[in-house]
Amino acid sequence: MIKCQSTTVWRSSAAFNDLVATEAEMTSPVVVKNALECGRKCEEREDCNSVFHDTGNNQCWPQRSVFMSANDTTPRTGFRYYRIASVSCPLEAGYVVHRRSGACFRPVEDPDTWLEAREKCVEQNETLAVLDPVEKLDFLINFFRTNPKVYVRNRDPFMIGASRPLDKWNTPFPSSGPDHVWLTDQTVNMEDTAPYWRNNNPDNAKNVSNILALRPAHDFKLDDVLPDSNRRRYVCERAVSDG
Ligand SMILES: [Ca+2]
Repeated sequence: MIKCQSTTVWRSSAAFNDLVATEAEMTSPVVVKNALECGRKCEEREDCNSVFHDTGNNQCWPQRSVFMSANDTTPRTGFRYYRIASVSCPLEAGYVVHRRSGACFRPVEDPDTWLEAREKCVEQNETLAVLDPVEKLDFLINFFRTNPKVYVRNRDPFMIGASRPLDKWNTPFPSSGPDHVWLTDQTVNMEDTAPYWRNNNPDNAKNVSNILALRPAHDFKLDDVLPDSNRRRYVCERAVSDG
């Protein structure tokens, strides 16, 4: 474990020893003195969330994404991988930290309805992921895309903390257009989220697509999906509160 600041704890992911993720960004290495400095280089970059460090020549590769599994890797002798963790967001529990928003996300594979998933997150003192501002949405989509062998093993969408207003479920969109809201009651900003939607969506298919989800079958883009009786995977979120 490397401790840099009171708020940031870097932990080695031992499963990656002498390996590098095939999806890792391996251009422009930074020469450092040690792993501690490699972590600091990451902290200097707003969009850095993990690092690969070559103990042989002390080169450091800050990563935007976070890699969860060593089942999509290439052997690289001397390489070590470090991720951010905290007491409240332990690596072992599958949390992934997004530094810029101070959020940790926990994808849940056990499917539930959206309303049940919302409760299951709350039971863990979490919420279904509220991906607003759009940097959070961008990070989570990128995270899923860079861990294909972990999250694309089935095509089930991941539900998130946004839906049509509950009293508008199973009704057509109003004439003003899509009316999705985050669990914070903030309206989903159609302008900011525009690049992240699946083509021709939201479409409110059959007027019952009440829930927003990220679709593995469509490069993890946003889609409004059938709710109610449909049980799906989901993503919970909590704040990085301690280190
Ligand atoms: Ca749709």
